[in-house]
Amino acid sequence: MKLYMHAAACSLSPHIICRELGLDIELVQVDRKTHRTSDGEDYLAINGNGYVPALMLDDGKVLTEGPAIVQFLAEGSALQPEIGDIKRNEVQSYLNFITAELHKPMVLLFNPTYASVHGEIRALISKRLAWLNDRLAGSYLTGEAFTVADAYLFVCLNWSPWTDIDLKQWPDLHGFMARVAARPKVREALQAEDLQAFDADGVYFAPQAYLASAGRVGEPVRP
Ligand SMILES: N[C@@H](CCC(=O)N[C@@H](CS)C(=O)NCC(=O)O)C(=O)O
Repeated sequence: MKLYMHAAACSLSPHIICRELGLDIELVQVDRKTHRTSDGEDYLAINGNGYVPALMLDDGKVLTEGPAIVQFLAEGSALQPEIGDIKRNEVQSYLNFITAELHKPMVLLFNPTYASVHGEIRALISKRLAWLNDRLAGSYLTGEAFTVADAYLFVCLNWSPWTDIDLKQWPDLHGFMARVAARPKVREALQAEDLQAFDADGVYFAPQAYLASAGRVGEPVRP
């Protein structure tokens, strides 16, 4: 299987799931500007929307949209509860919440076109994060078991420093980040994308090349 990705983007979520499940996956980088892939293909022919992630199966079938990809990958594993278990629906509820209420609004904070409404968008995201922080009772979103929703949340919250969202105001979310970052397979995925912790708590990760280029100044890590 091939996973089309950008470093530190939402494609890191299915990447983490592949590592957690021990799946054999080929990572294929996509150039954001040219849409050429690192193995020489036209990415627009694979996903006409141009964005990552996309998963290409060994038979050539392509699955797009992160929440669908992670559920496909994790079906039948401990990362995705079984049909009939309400926790499965809770995981799906969180995947939808993350994609609609966090991922997409956070993407807008990277886009200067929306600069005039960034304050309002940040305020809305903050309300959602406060709600989430209050619900986090256990180690992970649905309790003590790590699921596909946790990987996705971790990846989106990793963009906090670049969107001027200080996660420390929500201690449970900050603790969640530290817990997920400490998972061996998550660390493996971060390393494979050449991402390095840059904060004292080891909670946020960015490409080494970017960090090396002068103290976080320059092109932000775009989702
Ligand atoms: N609805 C898509 C959104 C994916 C998305 O926003 N991908 C971003 C990276 S996080 C991207 O590839 N952006 C570059 C672009 O839009 O060209 C999903 O959930 O998979």
